[in-house]
Amino acid sequence: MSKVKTTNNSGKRKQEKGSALNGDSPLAVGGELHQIAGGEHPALTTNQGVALADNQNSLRANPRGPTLLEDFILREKITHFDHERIPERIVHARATGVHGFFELTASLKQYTTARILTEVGEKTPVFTRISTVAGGAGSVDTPRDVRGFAVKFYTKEGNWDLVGNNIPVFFIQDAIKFPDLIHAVKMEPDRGFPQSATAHDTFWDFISLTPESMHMVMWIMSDRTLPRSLRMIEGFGVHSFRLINDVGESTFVKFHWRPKLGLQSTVWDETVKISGADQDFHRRDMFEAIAAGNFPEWEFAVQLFTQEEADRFPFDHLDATKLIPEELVPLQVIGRMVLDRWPNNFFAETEQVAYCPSHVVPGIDFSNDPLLQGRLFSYLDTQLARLGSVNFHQIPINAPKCPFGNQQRDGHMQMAQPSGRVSYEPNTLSENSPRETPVKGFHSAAVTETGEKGRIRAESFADHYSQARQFYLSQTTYEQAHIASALVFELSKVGHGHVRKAMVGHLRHIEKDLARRVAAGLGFDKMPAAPEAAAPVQAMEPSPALQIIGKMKDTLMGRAIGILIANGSDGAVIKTIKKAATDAGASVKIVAPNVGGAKLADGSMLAVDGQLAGTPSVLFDAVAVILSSEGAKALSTEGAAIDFVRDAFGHLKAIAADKGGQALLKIANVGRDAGIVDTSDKDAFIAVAKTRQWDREKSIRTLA
Ligand code: HDD
Repeated sequence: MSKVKTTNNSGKRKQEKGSALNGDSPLAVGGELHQIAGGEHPALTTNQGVALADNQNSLRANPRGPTLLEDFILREKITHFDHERIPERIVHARATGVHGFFELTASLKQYTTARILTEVGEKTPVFTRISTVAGGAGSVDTPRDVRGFAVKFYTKEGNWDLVGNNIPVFFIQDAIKFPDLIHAVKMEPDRGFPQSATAHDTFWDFISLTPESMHMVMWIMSDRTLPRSLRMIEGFGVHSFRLINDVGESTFVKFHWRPKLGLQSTVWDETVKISGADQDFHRRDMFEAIAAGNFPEWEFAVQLFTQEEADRFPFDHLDATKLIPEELVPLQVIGRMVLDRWPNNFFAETEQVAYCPSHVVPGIDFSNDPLLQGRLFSYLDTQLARLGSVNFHQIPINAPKCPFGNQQRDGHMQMAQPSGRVSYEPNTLSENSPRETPVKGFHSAAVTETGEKGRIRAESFADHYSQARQFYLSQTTYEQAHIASALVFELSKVGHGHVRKAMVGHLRHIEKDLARRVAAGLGFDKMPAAPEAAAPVQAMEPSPALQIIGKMKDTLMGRAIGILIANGSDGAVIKTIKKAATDAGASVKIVAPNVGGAKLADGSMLAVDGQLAGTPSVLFDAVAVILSSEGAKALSTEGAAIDFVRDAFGHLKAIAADKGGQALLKIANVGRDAGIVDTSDKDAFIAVAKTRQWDREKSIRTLA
């Protein structure tokens, strides 16, 4: 039987261009690459370095016979493949990771010895991983969920991991409740769903029995959990930490990240549709921004306060369900973080990166927050289970970029080859082995602990409603309405009536009108009883810094504009709108019924970026509709075109339309308001495109 040619792999591959994205490299691990004589490619080898003559066919006893056990090439390849997956993170499995740098702009020398916080102008490499919490690694980017915000600083004094969220408070006060919280929020164990959603019985059952979670509930029901882009979220270290200076004095600190592009979220209906249109919406957005050189940036800010100041706060700062309002302790901006390089390899970096809140550097220490104290144990433990070895710190993404060494030895996957006979300290036999550094080394804060040992929750942790109320009252009327609608949506997915009632009972302590709206939305004819509050609800000044709308920036930087066209559209109008949007900092995509392009009025062909059905308006911040009258007619029976304009309107976006565009709007029954402008006034379009049309909302959605 003659041999059949099974592949042609002699074709040249183009190296990808792009400053921030890395080109292909054949092997990430060191070692010599075998060049095929006279060829351009390195030789394909086994893991033992044996060059392969044939990677298309396994070894058979005869051309149509059984495969032979002897085929070590097949066995090595399949075995490696079978072991490719490692256990995914129990939480925060789905994520986007990016390299970048941190630069200090103001020194905290007075408060800390940590170089990263004292050397102004010094750039420290970072790897930042932004995640959802509940969904698995393959889940969508856009459920209603908290976003993890974890930053690994590769400082000259060791790695510092600031493992925070995009919300400054947490559900629970004590780490011992974390497994219960996560079991309640994850898919229900008997049925295996829902994947990555809080809208189900077990979550709300647990929450309704956990009054300390009420403040966090207000945050997760707000649009904070529906970010427009990962580049437009805040980050918080959540807990109080300590800074320690050169004379051993300690100051409490809270850490904050503030996005340069401003805060921005989507509305719920938009989020739901984005999840279908692009499951990788946030990851793709970040990838495209980095590829285009639009590097996202965050300010790094601190809130500093002393023990005496903390003693005067009307809450306990060691309780992670409380935040310190900016109005009480102002934020001081001390640095910036820029993310500017996409990883070479998702698994090697984003998957294998291991963050631990216990990774701090000299000059930074922990507070007694019981949630933080539990986390100091949990993360190291999880990395051992997940990465399979005590040597996970040797994986390149986890290895410090400063010199490091000790007498720890051996273990699974040991990559280092320490020489010499000494593997202990102190010793007299080796001059070069690592020793203690009494002055520069890590010192814990000299804190005196007194009091009774026991499983006791401090009384200062008893107030569960005051800050929840403060958060709600600090919102704009639109944001309050979104919180109420979110609660109605979520609780409507809860089958057990007693859980729905219990939740509304809690809301009565937070704000009467909120409780009334949610009770009405759930169809209650009688207001459920409020549970007894463990502490009286205090009146706290509203804090506008807690809004999203108040923190949106009037800009098109980092935003996206979609232009819907069809055959016969006017090229000059398209060009004008595109230029105006790009000049204002937006990225622009042309959307048309056919991916092959559109034939414009002047007969020329225009390339398109997205086909209509696959590129709905939910993927943009504002849209333009530029059509000939024939084009409008052709699209009038296209559901995707009708949805394009209806959704843009319903999601409070600006719409620019020429005559044909207006015709489509009319067919789609889209009303007119200040957010709908003529394409002839490009400046008016850019002005309205920079924001959402909040006033429109009351005409399309029940907000009461
Ligand atoms: Fe956690 C991962 C943030 C409480 C136990 N957590 C994880 C990640 C983030 C946070 C951002 C993903 C890190 C990455 O990208 O790899 N977690 C928080 C915040 C909390 C918090 C802001 C409260 C303020 N976590 C918390 C508690 C416990 C854990 C109380 C356990 C007692 N968290 C874990 C974990 C994870 C984790 C199970 C899963 C994967 C990992 O650690 O590396 O150990």
